[in-house]
Amino acid sequence: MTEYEKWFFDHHGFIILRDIVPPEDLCRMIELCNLWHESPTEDLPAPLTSTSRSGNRSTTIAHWINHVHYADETFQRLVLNPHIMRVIIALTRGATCLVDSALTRNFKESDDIEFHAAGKDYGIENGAPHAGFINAGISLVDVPDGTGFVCLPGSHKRNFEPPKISIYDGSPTVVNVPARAGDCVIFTEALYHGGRRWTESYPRITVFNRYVDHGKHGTLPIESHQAMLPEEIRELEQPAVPGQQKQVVKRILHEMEI
Ligand SMILES: O=C(O)CCC(=O)C(=O)O
Repeated sequence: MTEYEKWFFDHHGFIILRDIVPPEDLCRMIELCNLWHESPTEDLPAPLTSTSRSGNRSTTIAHWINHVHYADETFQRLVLNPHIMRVIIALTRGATCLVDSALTRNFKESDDIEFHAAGKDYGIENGAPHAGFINAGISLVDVPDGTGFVCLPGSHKRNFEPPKISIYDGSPTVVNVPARAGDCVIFTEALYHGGRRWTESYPRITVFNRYVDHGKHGTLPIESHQAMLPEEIRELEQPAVPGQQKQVVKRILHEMEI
């Protein structure tokens, strides 16, 4: 990360990467999103599933499909996107484990997502920020001002727990992050964040790729379907060991001459 990016991330708890996905990949991912979101869970290509359709979740939740990177190479390219991985590798101090790739679709009727956060593992080491649980939200459509991702900037430091604050409060307490199709917001899950109600006639479509910096978390890797993944993503799903760089991490750093 550049000195500016380190400062920005430490100050805000998130960073925005602009225009990092080719338009043809955006089109294909939107096409698959609409196809899968309109399919019953049992018709999704294995091992795709939707944990938002199970249990006693609200019927108007912004639904997601999990494990999409198993089913199409556009999602695999997104997992290995060097612009995203450059920042994720830095924040995980070289020990990176992919723990989920989820494709979300929101409508005007979709529920708000109130402020929430996970973990208190944000810190600074050797002059650089690091985080234990990180989310990369890649927008596949334009997200105008006033809707979509919101956060309480600086709350990732967790020196104080925030009082009850509405996701509709304004600046300077609440920051809303508009985005263009192909932009990515990388944030630490330690940051209080949420989602405002969608306002547009087209659906909001976002891929959320999540990472941890030690061990693993959740249901990846899916052993029965490893053959569907390129070798580098198989390795990325293996538990992260602090201090050890995977071959995929070494390859990306080498190609970026870091
Ligand atoms: O809609 C958003 O951008 C917020 C997503 C969110 O809160 C999450 O992924 O935990």
